[in-house]
Amino acid sequence: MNDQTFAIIKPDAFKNGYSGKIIDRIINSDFKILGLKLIRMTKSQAEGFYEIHRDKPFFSELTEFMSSGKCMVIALQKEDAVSQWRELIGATNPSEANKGTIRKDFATSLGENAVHGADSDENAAREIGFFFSDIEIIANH
Ligand code: IDP
Ligand code: MG
Repeated sequence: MNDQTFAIIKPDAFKNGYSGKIIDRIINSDFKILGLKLIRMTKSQAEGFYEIHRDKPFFSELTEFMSSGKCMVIALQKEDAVSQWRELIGATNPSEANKGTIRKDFATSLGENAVHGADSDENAAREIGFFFSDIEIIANH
């Protein structure tokens, strides 16, 4: 499982018309897309997804934002996928993200930062399982 990760194109990037550009970067960086769909989360679904951040001061703002519009949820495969994807998206705060990263180029602010990336193999597996059933993930690729 350590070759898979989980990504979201967040509502700000989707609304701003950046989904196609972000998917281009995914493909051009040699990730394989194992599953992808367009969703709109309820507030309580967003709270479930971000359960690990429940005690953070930004939890309410984050879950409001993530349920404010459509998102694309994406299961990705590549060798060392979790860290490769985090490198491609850049730092949480776009003003601190490296040049050429997705957050540097497409994010709106610290909270509305264009994309999500799982932070460990365990969380990647949990997050893929949160949104996708087995049959929605390409098995032979
Ligand atoms: P990450 O997405 O880079 O892993 P986390 O610390 O896991 O960053 O935070 C999850 C998400 O919560 C961030 O991507 C961002 O959307 C939001 N967030 C993080 N810190 C803040 C904050 O200080 N204010 C508002 N939103 C925040
Ligand atoms: Mg995180």
